[in-house]
Amino acid sequence: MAQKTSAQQKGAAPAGIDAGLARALYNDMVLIRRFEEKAAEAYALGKIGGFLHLYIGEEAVGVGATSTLRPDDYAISAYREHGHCLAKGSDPRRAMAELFGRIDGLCKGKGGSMHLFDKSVNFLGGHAIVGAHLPLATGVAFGIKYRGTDQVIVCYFGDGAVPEGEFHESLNLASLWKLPVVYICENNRYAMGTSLERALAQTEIWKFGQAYNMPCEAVDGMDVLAVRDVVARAVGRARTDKTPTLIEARTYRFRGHSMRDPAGAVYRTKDEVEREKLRDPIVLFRDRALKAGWLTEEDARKIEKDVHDLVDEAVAFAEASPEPPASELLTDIFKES
Ligand SMILES: Cc1ncc(C[n+]2csc(CCOP(=O)(O)OP(=O)(O)O)c2C)c(N)n1
Ligand SMILES: [Mg+2]
Repeated sequence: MAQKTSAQQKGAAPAGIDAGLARALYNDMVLIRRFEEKAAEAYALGKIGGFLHLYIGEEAVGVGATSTLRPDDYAISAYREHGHCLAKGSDPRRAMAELFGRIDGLCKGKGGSMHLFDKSVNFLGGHAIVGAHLPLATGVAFGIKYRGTDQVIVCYFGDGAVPEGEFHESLNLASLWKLPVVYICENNRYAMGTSLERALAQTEIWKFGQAYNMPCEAVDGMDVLAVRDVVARAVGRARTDKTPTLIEARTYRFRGHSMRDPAGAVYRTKDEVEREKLRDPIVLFRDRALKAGWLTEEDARKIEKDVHDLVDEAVAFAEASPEPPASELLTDIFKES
């Protein structure tokens, strides 16, 4: 039986934190980190093809945000989405098999790293065209309102999507039509090698929410509890009165843009990267949880060991899974509704 991550199910009470929630948040962040470290190794060995964009350093955003959601809420993301998908509850073995391009992958090995999709946990992808999924999220939110349910959708995107038209069109319509969507910009300060300052006339991204008349704020994206608080408020508004929100989570990717830019060393200084690594969200939360007594050293070690075992199992599962047969080439291309 696949072990599902559990912070999501622990959602609901943003104010209180107990040992169970701390364990779930820590577990999910460590799972994402370890999953990607192993994926990077597999990529270097030629076992994963195509592109691979690592979320390492940004785990607190996806985990903090997902911890406020119900399982029937939706999440959608760009191509740096392994973390969002795992946090939403996808089976790490099937996610790893997808990276390996194998038939037991979440998309039968036909999507790969940038196109994870898992209907069973309402994770709607995995989109490689910068900005293109913001209108999709807006449309899903419209669908929720149209059907009259109280679900919400959380939409993650990078700072690189902000200068795109889709960002502005989406925020405008979501505000005008009052749609239950939470836009979370993961501002890691670079879009490939282009720094924020070279791409945006307004670098305080949260302020764009003011222009579209919706609640908006910035949050420290390296602090999982701060993210959880801000997103919980936004999800509450979206659920109760369909108010959309724009959140700017300030974060940093510790690796390069993709495996083809392993360190991101051309456009950022070593000092900058080393300084940011001191704010590793996993280390910060571990320390805080130990000091607060939410976790013991033994609890933390046990989580780390269990996660390592689970990810090893995921890699073995992916390796053992066959490649999709040629007969799969023309399936899943178009589905009549
Ligand atoms: C419309 C479009 N233009 C250009 C690209 C090439 N491209 C891929 S990733 C990327 C940078 C996006 O950066 P950001 O949104 O900040 O996300 P991050 O990689 O930092 O998570 C670009 C320009 C693309 N995929 N789609
Ligand atoms: Mg970026």
